[in-house]
Amino acid sequence: MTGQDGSHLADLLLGKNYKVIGVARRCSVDTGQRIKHLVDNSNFKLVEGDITDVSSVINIFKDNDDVDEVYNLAAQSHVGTSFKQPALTWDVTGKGCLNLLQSLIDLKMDHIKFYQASSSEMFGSNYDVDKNGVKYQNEQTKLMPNSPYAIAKCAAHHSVRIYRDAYGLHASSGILFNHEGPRRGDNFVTQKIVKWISNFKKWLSYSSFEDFPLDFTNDKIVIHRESFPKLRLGNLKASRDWGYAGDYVQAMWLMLQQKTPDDYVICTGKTHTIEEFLDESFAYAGIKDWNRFVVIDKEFYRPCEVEYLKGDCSKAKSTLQWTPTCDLQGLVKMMLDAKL
Ligand code: F7E
Repeated sequence: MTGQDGSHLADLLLGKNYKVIGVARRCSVDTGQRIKHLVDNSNFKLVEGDITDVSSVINIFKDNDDVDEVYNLAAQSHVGTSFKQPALTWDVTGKGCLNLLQSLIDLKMDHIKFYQASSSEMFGSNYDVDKNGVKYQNEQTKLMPNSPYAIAKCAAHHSVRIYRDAYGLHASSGILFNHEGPRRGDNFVTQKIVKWISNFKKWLSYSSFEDFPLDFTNDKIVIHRESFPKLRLGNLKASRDWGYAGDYVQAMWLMLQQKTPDDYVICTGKTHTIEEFLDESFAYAGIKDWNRFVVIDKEFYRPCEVEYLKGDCSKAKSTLQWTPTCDLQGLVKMMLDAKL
């Protein structure tokens, strides 16, 4: 519940007069930044739980047996981290989904509609090619996961399909391509870039004459200019189909309003490299030639990379009547305006 999508989804559902029960793990530090505006809403309740623990899941369902819809957005969602913590990623992102599905069956709560957050990472390096030679991924594209995160997402995705077929569950998966916005976590590339630009701009303005610490120790006034670290990034050649998270939670909700459960690709249909994101964001901030500010650091390369993602969401457009509202320029503007 405390992640980017959970907070956007709660906003959407509360706006539709739903009663929302968010589940979050216990943590010794405050992870509730994105939902702090919701705590006084009488239709919102936050409960402690963890989908890796079946008894925790069962108790939450038993305590809230009037629930109509369940959205599983819980995950270890950082692809790079999944190479360093593969078993944890598997437990949360893969097995956690199975725990939810099986609990619904065991508790005979199979009338509940279920949404699973599947991911474009499941396609790995695979794509189809249209008649104009353009590469894309849609619901028919074969899954070829190439990270522990993607393997776990595939396991969850197939579990949803199997529980739908075997038990008649109204269970749908949204195959969401990258989705960003001001609430995006700091260690994903878009927010990392935007945050650096914003901090850099603040540092530059700090050097204005009045505010800057002046040293009067000798017969000269000395300005102690602190150094500012460059932006350290990994592979800039990868292409991503980036949309706005606020649009994508709308698609999640629409999937659960359909008579028949199904799987849908949710994306913008446009792809850009990380370099293009840098072009756009540095230009918007009025900083020329980002190359001067960026250091390529092997630390941020992944052992296996997904080089190209560009979705085709024709099915969501025609069946759900869903369309994305935000392109790359809109996203950069929204994220930088929020920071600056
Ligand atoms: O990386 C490259 C990196 O971490 C995007 C998650 O929400 O979307 C997200 O997964 C690209 C990759 O997102 C840095 O190698 C370069 O090619 O922002 P990201 P992601 O891995 O695409 C999918 C749909 C999900 O499901 C995931 O949960 O950017 N890149 N330099 C970098 N990435 C990061 N994080 N940091 C860098 O310094």
